[in-house]
Amino acid sequence: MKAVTISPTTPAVDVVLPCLDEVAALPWVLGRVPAGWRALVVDNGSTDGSAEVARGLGATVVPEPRRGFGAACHAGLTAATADIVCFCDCDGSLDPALLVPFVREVRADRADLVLGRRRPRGRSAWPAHARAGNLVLARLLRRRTGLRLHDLGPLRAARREPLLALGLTDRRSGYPLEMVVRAADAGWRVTEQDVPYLPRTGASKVTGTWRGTWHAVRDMRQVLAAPVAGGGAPR
Ligand SMILES: Nc1nc2c(ncn2[C@@H]2O[C@H](COP(=O)(O)OP(=O)(O)OP(=O)(O)O)[C@@H](O)[C@H]2O)c(=O)[nH]1
Ligand SMILES: [Mg+2]
Repeated sequence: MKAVTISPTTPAVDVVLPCLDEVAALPWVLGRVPAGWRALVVDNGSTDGSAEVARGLGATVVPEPRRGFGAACHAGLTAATADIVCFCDCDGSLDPALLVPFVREVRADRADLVLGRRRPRGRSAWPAHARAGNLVLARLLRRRTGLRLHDLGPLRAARREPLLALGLTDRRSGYPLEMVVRAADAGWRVTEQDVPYLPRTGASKVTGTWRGTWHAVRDMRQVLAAPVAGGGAPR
């Protein structure tokens, strides 16, 4: 039998943590990353010292000067080297430890992409307008892809190489939607698991502001209007 050699520098799992001024949330978030996994904090131009704090807490910091949630997520995916890559917001609203069963599903080849369906804990976790918008979006997503999904949660896990092969182009708020749409078009098995959604730590940037919500809706509409793309075989 052929021996399998695993390089000691390649982590089992990379967790991409897009970060724009999240200094207050970083200690809890990084403390919840499972042992043996690598935290890739993508610093999206923070001015509050997030990069230094993340580095001090043992994370690998990936600088991405180009603003945008998608730009940050994609920089993390590009920097990752592990076979499996996870994504988690860096604002304390989602617990990275919950990714363990997600990774199990991908490893066991029961799913190609696992998404966290957010179940809000406390009223401030998910404002009513954002929840309503998400419901509409989920319905459009089901119609567009045929997948029985209820949320486009940012907590997710998939294999790195097929993810890169999806050729995602959105670099703003449409990135999470584009990932699911392209995965569906490529025939991936996309599943979801319930996860608690906690009130974020620090000031809201998107959901809590009209400007942020408007930009998110605009980016997502563009993704849904795009023609069906090829590529990105699940394995
Ligand atoms: N909004 C936004 N978030 C970014 C950006 N770059 C990185 N992030 C990080 O992406 C994650 C998700 O962004 P959030 O601001 O929490 O967006 P949200 O969860 O939709 O809305 P709020 O939590 O209400 O602000 C956070 O960890 C941010 O710090 C960016 O350019 N814009
Ligand atoms: Mg948030």
